Amino acid sequence: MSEPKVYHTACHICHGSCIAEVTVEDGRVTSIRPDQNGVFNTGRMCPKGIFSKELLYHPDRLLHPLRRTGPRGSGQFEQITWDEAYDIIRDNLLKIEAKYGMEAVAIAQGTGRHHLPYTARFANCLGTPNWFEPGSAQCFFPRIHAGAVTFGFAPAADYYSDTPPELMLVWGCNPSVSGADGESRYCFLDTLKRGTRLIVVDPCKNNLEPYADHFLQLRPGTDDALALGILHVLIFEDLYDHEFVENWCYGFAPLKERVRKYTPEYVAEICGLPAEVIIAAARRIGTASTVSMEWGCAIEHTPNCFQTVRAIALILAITGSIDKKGGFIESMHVLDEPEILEDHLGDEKKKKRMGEQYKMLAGAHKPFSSAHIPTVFEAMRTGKPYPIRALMMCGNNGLIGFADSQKTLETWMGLDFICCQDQFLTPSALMADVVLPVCTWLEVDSLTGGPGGADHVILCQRAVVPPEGECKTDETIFMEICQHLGKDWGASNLDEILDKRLDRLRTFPGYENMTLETLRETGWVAVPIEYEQYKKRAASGEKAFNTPTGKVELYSTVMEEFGFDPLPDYSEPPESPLSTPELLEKYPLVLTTGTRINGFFLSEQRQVPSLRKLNPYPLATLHPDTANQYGIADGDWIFIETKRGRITQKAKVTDSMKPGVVNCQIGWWIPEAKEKPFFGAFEVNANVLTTMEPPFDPCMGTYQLRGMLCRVYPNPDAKDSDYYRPSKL
Ligand SMILES: Nc1nc2c(c(=O)[nH]1)N[C@H]1C(S)=C(S)[C@@H](COP(=O)(O)OP(=O)(O)OC[C@H]3O[C@@H](n4cnc5c(=O)[nH]c(N)nc54)[C@H](O)[C@@H]3O)O[C@H]1N2
Ligand SMILES: Nc1nc2c(c(=O)[nH]1)N[C@H]1C(S)=C(S)[C@@H](COP(=O)(O)OP(=O)(O)OC[C@H]3O[C@@H](n4cnc5c(=O)[nH]c(N)nc54)[C@H](O)[C@@H]3O)O[C@H]1N2
Ligand code: SF4
Ligand SMILES: [Mo]
Repeated sequence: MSEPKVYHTACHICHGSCIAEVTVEDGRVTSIRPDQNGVFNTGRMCPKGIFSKELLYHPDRLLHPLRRTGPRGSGQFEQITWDEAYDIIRDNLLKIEAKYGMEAVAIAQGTGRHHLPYTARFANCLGTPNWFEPGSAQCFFPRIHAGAVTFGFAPAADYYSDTPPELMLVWGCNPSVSGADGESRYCFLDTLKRGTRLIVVDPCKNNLEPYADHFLQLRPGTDDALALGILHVLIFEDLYDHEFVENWCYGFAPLKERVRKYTPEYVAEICGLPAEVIIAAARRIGTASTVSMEWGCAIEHTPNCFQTVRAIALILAITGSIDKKGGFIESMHVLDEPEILEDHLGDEKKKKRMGEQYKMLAGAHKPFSSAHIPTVFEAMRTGKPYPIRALMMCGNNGLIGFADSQKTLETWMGLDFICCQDQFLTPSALMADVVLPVCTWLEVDSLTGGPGGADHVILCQRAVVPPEGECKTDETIFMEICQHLGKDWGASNLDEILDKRLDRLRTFPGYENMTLETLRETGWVAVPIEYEQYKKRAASGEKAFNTPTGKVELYSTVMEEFGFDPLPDYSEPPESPLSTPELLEKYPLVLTTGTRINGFFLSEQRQVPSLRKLNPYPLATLHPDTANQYGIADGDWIFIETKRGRITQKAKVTDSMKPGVVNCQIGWWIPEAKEKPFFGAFEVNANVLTTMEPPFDPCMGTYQLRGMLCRVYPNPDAKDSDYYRPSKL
């Protein structure tokens, strides 16, 4: 028996990084507790982190490489060695490279995890421009790039000064649950305790209502119209910050002209909101001393996503909230990104990236561009514009997460080769020829910059136990596949890459000698935030903002150069009550999907007993009036149907929901239903209902995941036991 050892490490199941105190005895994790001194979480963690032992030691965890022995999707696999797995991968990829070029290999990665930059690096080293993640066009990146073209950086909420924001817009997100996109939820919860008031834009009244001065329950998919309406009131009631607009912004006059027609009355009709509420919310925004914002992926799930995000960003711009204490601040970028080795790919290959016309996603000019999923899938089906024959998935359960699951399934059926790196045999892994077992957060060394874009902290995640079974880290797998294929990975070990990422930290006073080892002991390090960085740049003769005009671009010259509309505008989602009224008779309700669940991360953890107990069933939320109209009571199993298909979920009837709207949870499959095809995914997964059809967002290529049309009706045959069979470990 060895002495128990306690490690301080960052949980990275979600995008946040709570510092945990992990006890290890005899090589096994025996307890996971929040670190009382954790930089942001200070003694708090969510159930996903707390119950991670059940994930780490789960009996269904993949522990060995597998080779498929039956038809795709059948679940028939045999155990093989790593060498055999690498040989199969090498033989298939080299065969495809010889026949079509390496660009015929697509690399799919899931939401931004520790391995995100390494996936891009892997694609570049392999020689394919066609890597992507389901979020690239649908999550976070639209906000990052809209920030870049408007401000020259991606702004984030400021919780860190002595001045908490007086007012925060919480727009299409719920940071108290999702800790949306890199933000530690605890910063948000703490600012509420310090008195920050909210304006929430969400079709469903949630737990934030007590903190909200105004709760704008709009029709899903109309956020662009609402933002333009708020801009209208701010400008035409003279509630904007003249000093900031005159000195630091470009293009106010054309913006004013653009928003002239978006009167509160006009917008109210579109959004399904009273005009007075829009006016009152805008006046509150225009008169607050400091305004900050948390914005979420709900605003990125329509084909007008880029303009929607821009319109919302401009509210913060003209209220002068940019980079001021308690406002919407510039990142400190204390942690360098790992190199993704784009030079390994070369310019010719870059130009071949699928969906290159969506410049804000895939443009050759972009440092971190990724391929357009619908274009890649089209190429898989048709061979046009050129064939894509293989799919390498890493941390991505695409059969669940991509739009239109049925079409995704059909598309993948025809591929020559599929490889999947995951912790569990997911519905997507069932499609793979080779499945590779990977580590959990307790078995991985990594660094995260945080929180959320303010990026003044480095959080250190460390392997506190050796990998279970024959699991490997994603980074190791990428490196070893490259070695097997004779491709240059550009580093001989991970520490070399991690250490290089500390170079920027070492430029801060007091951190000149920081080493990886020291950081591993301390768990995290924070540098002071500098506010109004643009003023310092201007004073030293540099561009104040890193945009072509050196100003905050209300009118975007970058977008103009690409041939996109330089000013934000409203456009109805392609399927909606206004765009497709002919569908209304059959599909009279508006569907939205998403709404993160505290106990699950996307499609994960349905097999973790303590977490599943908290949320046993997939839920569809609807208003009592809507439920009554269709003969539905709370707790009934119902069908939710769109013109693409139907799923079943359990009705959650609550007057918090906007009448006429149905909100389906995402990420569902039933891991314990091993007898069902794809673990029942096609019965319960919301993306059976969504579409990957054009039109796409012209800038980002985004497809529609929210605001489409549906109908609901009871499912009398479904039983609770069809969708949840409790298990103990
Ligand atoms: N309808 C609808 N669809 C959506 C959304 C929505 O709101 N509505 N949201 C979209 C968004 S924002 C996103 S980001 C995507 C997310 O889509 P994905 O990122 O594909 O999310 P998951 O389905 O959870 O798949 C992640 C997989 O990674 C595995 N995994 C976990 N950790 C690791 C690891 O360290 N390494 C490896 N190799 N595997 C790991 C998990 O077991 C899981 O199977 O879904 C999108 N899809
Ligand atoms: N616990 C947990 N945390 C997570 C995740 C998870 O699965 N679980 N997923 C992670 C990922 S990948 C992401 S992208 C983030 C996403 O997290 P968020 O950005 O917070 O997004 P959602 O939770 O999907 O939706 C937030 C709110 O948008 C509302 N909404 C729905 N449709 C619309 C609409 O059309 N307009 C507006 N304004 N609001 C709408 C919903 O009612 C919901 O309250 O969370 C991350 N964090
Ligand atoms: S909030 Fe995120 S980082 Fe914190 S414990 Fe939960 S899953 Fe882990
Ligand atoms: Mo996401």
